[in-house]
Amino acid sequence: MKKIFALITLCFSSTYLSAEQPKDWQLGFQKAASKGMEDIVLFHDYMLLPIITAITAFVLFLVIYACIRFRASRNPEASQTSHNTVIEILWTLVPCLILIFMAVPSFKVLYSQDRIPPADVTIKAIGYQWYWGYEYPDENIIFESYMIEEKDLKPGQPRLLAVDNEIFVPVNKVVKVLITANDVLHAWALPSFGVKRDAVPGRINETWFKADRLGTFYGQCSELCGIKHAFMPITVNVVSQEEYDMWLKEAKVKFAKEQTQENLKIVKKNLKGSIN
Ligand SMILES: [Cu+2]
Repeated sequence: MKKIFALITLCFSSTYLSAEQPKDWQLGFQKAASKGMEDIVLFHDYMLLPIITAITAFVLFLVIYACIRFRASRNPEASQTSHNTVIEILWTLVPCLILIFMAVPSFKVLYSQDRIPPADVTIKAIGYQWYWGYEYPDENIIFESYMIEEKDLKPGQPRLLAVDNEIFVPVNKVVKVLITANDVLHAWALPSFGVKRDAVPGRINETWFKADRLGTFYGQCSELCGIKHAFMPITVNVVSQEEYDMWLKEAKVKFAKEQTQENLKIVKKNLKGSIN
């Protein structure tokens, strides 16, 4: 008995210990790392789930009750009742009231996601078939982020989630994410931050998050975008301000916008040469 209890505890605790990425046998959401996601989890756990459970149990009870109480053997002559004003008003009004009751906290969460506070860091995410491109417009940084193939994974890197060039953001700072795409629809989604926005070619969507703890957080493209949709993950490193500044320094050299564009020009030139 003790063993079973320990196993159950382990199952649940392991889900909540370091759930920055999906876990085997996971129940529920990944662990929140922002106020936005905490609000979503609270809304789900204490509002939606109890109401859904109660409604499901009530309907199941009604179905079973009706099957037994109104079975053919007990009612050889079927009742001819077809209207009951009181019950019809009730079964219209009660669901309406439940929906209104749920809408209040729901809109509160929605609006808090929609209102972007003054940003400390701005990142532009561009969806391509099939990888993400990133820009730090204020820092003159631009780079591409590809999934690491299974055979090239280093210890600790999760399969289908690790990328070569990761995003870095400082902890407890407002990060604004501008999201667009270059070819087809994609979606930039990071469960622990409660963030998911469509990446639409020719349009810029925006969202924001404020990560409240250090760590590496994984997300994925969440809009079916073609054959390699499952292979364009997102990795965000939340680091201290000092570490972020250090990364910025390196990245400004490694991913300098002019440098990258210059490299692209050389590649294009070589390509043209090889075609001719
Ligand atoms: Cu995609």
